[in-house]
Order: sequence, then C-alpha cells, then structure tokens
Amino acid sequence: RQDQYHIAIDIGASSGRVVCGTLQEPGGTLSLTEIHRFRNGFSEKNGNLYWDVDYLFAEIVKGLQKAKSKGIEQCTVGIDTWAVDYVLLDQEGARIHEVFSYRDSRTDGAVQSLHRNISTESVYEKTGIQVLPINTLYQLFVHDQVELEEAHSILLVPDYLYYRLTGRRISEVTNASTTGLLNLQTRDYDADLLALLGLSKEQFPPLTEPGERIGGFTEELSARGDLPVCEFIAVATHDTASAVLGVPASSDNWGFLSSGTWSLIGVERASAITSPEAMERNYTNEWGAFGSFRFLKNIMGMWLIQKVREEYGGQYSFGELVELAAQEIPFRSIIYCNDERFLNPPSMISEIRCYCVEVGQLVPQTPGEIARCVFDSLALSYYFYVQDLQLLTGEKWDRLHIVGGGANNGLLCQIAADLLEMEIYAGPTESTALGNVVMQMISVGTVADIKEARKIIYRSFDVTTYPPQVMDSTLKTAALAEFARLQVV
Ligand code: LRH
Repeated sequence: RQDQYHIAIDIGASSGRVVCGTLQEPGGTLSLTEIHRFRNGFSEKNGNLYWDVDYLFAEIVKGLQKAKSKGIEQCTVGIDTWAVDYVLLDQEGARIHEVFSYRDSRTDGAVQSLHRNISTESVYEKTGIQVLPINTLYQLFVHDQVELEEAHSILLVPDYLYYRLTGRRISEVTNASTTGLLNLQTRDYDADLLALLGLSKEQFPPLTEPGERIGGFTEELSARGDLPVCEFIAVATHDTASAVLGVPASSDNWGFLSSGTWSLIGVERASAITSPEAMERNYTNEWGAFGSFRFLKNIMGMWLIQKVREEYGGQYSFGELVELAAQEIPFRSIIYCNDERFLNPPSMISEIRCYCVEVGQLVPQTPGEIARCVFDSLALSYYFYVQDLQLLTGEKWDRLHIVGGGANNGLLCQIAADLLEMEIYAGPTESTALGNVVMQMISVGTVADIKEARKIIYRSFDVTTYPPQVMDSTLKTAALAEFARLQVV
C-alpha cells in the first residue's frame, strides 16, 4: 500500500543511512528514498579504538525527524549495523564502558589464549563460526572481568540502538550468531562458552527472530512531538544478513558477495556445515532470517582501498582510483588480503609495499598501481574462495551476485567474472537497506515471503551483468599460482 512507509536504519563501519521504502501496490515495485546519511568510524582514545554510539543514536533521531518533516507521520522502523561489537549495560541501562571497535589491537593473541582452555574443534562443532580475532567471543575473553561481572546486560550494537529507542532489550539472532556464542544444536547461548568467559545466560536478553514486533518509542521520545509514530520491528540486524536478504536472486544456484568495508562471499543454505574441511579452511555459518545460514568467508574487502584513499588525503574519489587502476598492468603485484597485518596497520600503503618487498614482488608505487594491486588481489581471493565454497557444499553456482557499494566497481566485477569464468550480476548497491525494508514488509504482511521479496527487488532495481571475457591463460595461470603461493607463505 502506498501509505505504508518502512524506514531502514542501516549503519556500516564507514557510513550510516536512514532510508524509506515503499511498495507501489502489492506485487508492484519497491522504491527507496534516502532521508539522511552520515559518516561513521571509530576513533582512538588512550590507545584504544571506540565507536561513538551516542552520535549514532543522535543521527538516527535526526533522520527520523527529517522523515516527519517530509510528511511521514507513521512508519515501521528496522535497524541493522556491522556485527560482533557489544555494549555492557548496568541495571538502569547506563553503559559500563565505551564500545570497543573490533579493530582494536587488544585482541592480539586472544585466539591463542582462549584456545588453551578449549580446542578450536570443539568450539567450531558447537557454533560453526570461523575463528576471527574480531569475534565477540575473543573480545569478551580479553575484556575486564570486573566490568563483565557488573554488566546486567550485554547487547550488540543494533540491539543497543533498539534499546535506546524503545526501552526493550533483545538479542536478535542473526547478529547474535556472530558473537560465536550460539550453539547450533540448542539454538541458544552455549553454556560451556559462557562459563569460560565467566558470564551467565541472564546477561543476554531473550533471543529474538527477525520479523518480531518490538514496539514504539520510549515515553521520552514519544513525548517530543517532532518524530513520526514509529513501530520498531526486529529485522536481520546483522548488516550482512540483511544484505543477503536483499539479493535479487531469481535462480537456484547462486552465490553472493556482499561487498562493502568487508567482502563477504558465500552461499545461503538451509543447514550449517561443520565438517573438518570447513573448519580447517575456516568457513563460517552465520545465522540468517527464516532459519537459514550463510556459509561464507570474510575477506578484508574495500577496507583496503578505503584506507589507501584516506592516506592520499582524499584527493582521489573511489571512481578515480578504479579508473587509474584500469590503466595498469594486471597482476603485477599481489597481496594475500586476509593476512591479519591488513586488519588495521598504521599505514595501509606502507603495509602493502612492505608485504610486496617481503614476498619478492614488484613494489606498487603510484596510486594506480596500489589500487590495481588491491583490486587484483581481491578478485583472486574471490576466485579461490568460490572454488572452496563449491567444493565444500558440493554445489555448483551458475552466477555470483555482487551487492553493496563494491557492485559499482566495474573493473573489479569484470576481473572477478574473467577469473571465475562465471557471470556476475552486480547490484543493487543498497541491498542491505533493501533487505532491512523487505523484512519489515514481510513482518506486516504486505509481502508474502523472501522469495517474493527478491522478485520485487529484481524488478525494481538495476542489475548490471558482467559476462566473463576470455583472459590470457598464461597470465591467469601465473596469477593463480602466485596467489596460491602467498596463501601458504
Ligand atoms: C560487515 C560485517 C561483517 C562482519 C564485520 C564485523 O559490515 O558485519 O559481516 O564480519 O562487519
């Protein structure tokens, strides 16, 4: 119905947006209007890295005020953000500590320390979650014990924002799975892992499925009068979960690449895979809406180029860096993007150059050469992980859907299509906000299910296809061999 407004609050590591989705009559097309956009990022204080969640809350309120001033009197609202980071609250709801960024180096060595107490195998068997130092499991392991004991509740960032807006404390499941604390069998927090961290189950609010109605504003916010009447709905609050809901898939055998600050490459499945091979290769099973799983791999992603761009003082736009890279010789310098040294180095450009020196490659000098190195290396990782994913699942893909901001990078899409010899469907860039919006529509009943939602997205937004072009086979073989060598260096 035209009169139904669904607002998505979608906050990534580098920017946030408040957008409004409407369905032009049931079965029609979906439109998305941006209401408000703001920057996001962590900052350093006394040697630690923190997010400013008060600022995020203020920007959300500003966005909703703008919605009202544009004539939206009534709407539903869903919130999604990046995963794994958490907020500790006391009984009254005050924060016990500022919110650490997952890139904080306090987790250096945490993986090794934690697994002195419990093996990686037994954790993987329980949770199906890949070992990454950013996981909440490892973050909580190094968190001050006294503060943890003091915490009445532990909320992930979107849960916290829902709490600030509505007063209700929830643990939305798609994001909760990224903590690395959920047990696949019991579908609840794992007792052994909680005991290891010295936490109790009561410190986590009730698990909540996407689609559940959370309620309206707190009394204080309702009393303001400058905000629309909002009904908050739990969406898939993990941005990657929403991004995959927003994939305009129309075939059965598709893989996805959610391309933003991170590149998340994988496949949607009905069940988790916790085979020894999946564990050994460190693939993860994140929970999706409607009981699905995303079997995927985290790749360092556009973070690499975001940092490079920042270090050039912002003098090149992303588009310009892509253009410069397109003029360079392919596969001249290659990095293994997932090396932990790229998680948050003091200088990304120096780190890339040092890496190339260390592995005996030509050292990229110009902005074009650096950008080319990043894009070639990302495309090569996509190639290797797609082979793995098809092997581990025993399913062959007929296409790869690239969604998120990275879908705009035509050069990267084409290199990936050529390496993979697979057709790439790029877009929409706003799939996360779309996944957020359609979840609200399913919840209120204007859209039947995710299959219908994806059809609606497919017919409402532009998708660019990149058919594979023939790549010089000597060049390809050499590049693949070099990347394989780096993976084991
Ligand atoms: C992408 C993302 C990803 C997580 C990382 C912390 O924004 O949510 O899925 O692994 O951030």
